[in-house]
Amino acid sequence: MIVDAIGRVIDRDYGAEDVEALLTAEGRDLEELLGAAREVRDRRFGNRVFTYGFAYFSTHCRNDCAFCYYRASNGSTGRYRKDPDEIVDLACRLRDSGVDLIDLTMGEDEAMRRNGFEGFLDIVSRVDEAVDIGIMASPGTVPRELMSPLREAGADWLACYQETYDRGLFERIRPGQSFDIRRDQKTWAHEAGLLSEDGMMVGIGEDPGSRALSVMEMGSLGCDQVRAMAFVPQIGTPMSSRVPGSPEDEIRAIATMRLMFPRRLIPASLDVEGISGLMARLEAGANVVTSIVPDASLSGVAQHELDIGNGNRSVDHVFSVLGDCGFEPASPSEYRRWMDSRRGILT
Ligand code: SAM
Ligand code: MD0
Ligand code: SF4
Repeated sequence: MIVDAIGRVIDRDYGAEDVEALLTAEGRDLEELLGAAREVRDRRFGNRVFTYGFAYFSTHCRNDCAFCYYRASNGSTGRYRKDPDEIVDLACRLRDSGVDLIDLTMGEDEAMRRNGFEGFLDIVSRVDEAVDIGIMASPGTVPRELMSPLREAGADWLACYQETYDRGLFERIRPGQSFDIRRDQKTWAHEAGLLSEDGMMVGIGEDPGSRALSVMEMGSLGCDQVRAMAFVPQIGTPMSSRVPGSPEDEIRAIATMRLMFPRRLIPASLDVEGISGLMARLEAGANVVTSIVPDASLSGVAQHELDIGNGNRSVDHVFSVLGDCGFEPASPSEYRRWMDSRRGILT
């Protein structure tokens, strides 16, 4: 019975089989799951939703992730690297329009990594000087020694998604990369006082058991924000003709994580189904909108263009859709209070 599994998860007295039952719920069971997840979200966060701007400022990358459009060996991408002034300008525009955080994201770009990540640290500190909203660093993997400098430069978060905690599958989708180093990013971030985000992808060849394992591992690492994103096939990659990940599986994962981790942040990403997929994710218990892209010269990750050129991923549009559905964008000061209290748990 799904209600029993839901009850055990809410009471923190559950096993992997309960998580798996939630991750595969169908029909009325799924309705029960979504309803319970919404209730938990509403109790903790009310109708307030945090909003994140996304700045994919360099799409150069040394890695060859099988799922990623910007993998090193895809020659047909039209890569770009924004200069620091443009990034600061974008951060100011995001601040002016009321978002809570800017997510500074790059591929593992050698130009940013050289000399102890000088280029990346410079961008983080320039953005920190210019705006007082939250800053997330999404640079891929970094050495342990870089976590404190990142925090000192002004980063609040380190995001690094494992995609899967199945080692065999990890090695296939992130060839040549270390599973352990990627997992440890989250612990190293915490040691330096950074909050951490982890994520899994659905539809990359995992089964529900492996999905349950991933969700439980993200939980035990203590990640402060946890996400699921459905795989979107990319032209020019070895997975280009694979079946896309199921948005319903992503939604089940969001709801399951909401029940397991009532206090943590869970994104509804615009990067899988665009603005039309926002409500379904919020109705599954998400409480952050990510991948708001205010500028047509920037790319998404899983969806490079979807809803970007037409303004549907702009701050104004996202805020008006939230309002239409009874949600309210939380202010940057509310968001800072959330981060401060969460960091209090770390120290
Ligand atoms: N290069 C850094 C890294 O890999 O950690 C930061 C980039 S981060 C924006 C890349 C994330 O976007 C991946 O970890 C993955 O979760 C998501 N992503 C990339 N390609 C995707 C795809 N084809 N479908 C769904 N999600 C994707
Ligand atoms: C998103 N496209 O939020 C972004 C990205 C990176 N930290 C986040 C996956 O969906
Ligand atoms: Fe590079 Fe990140 Fe894409 Fe992997 S997912 S190829 S590390 S940009």
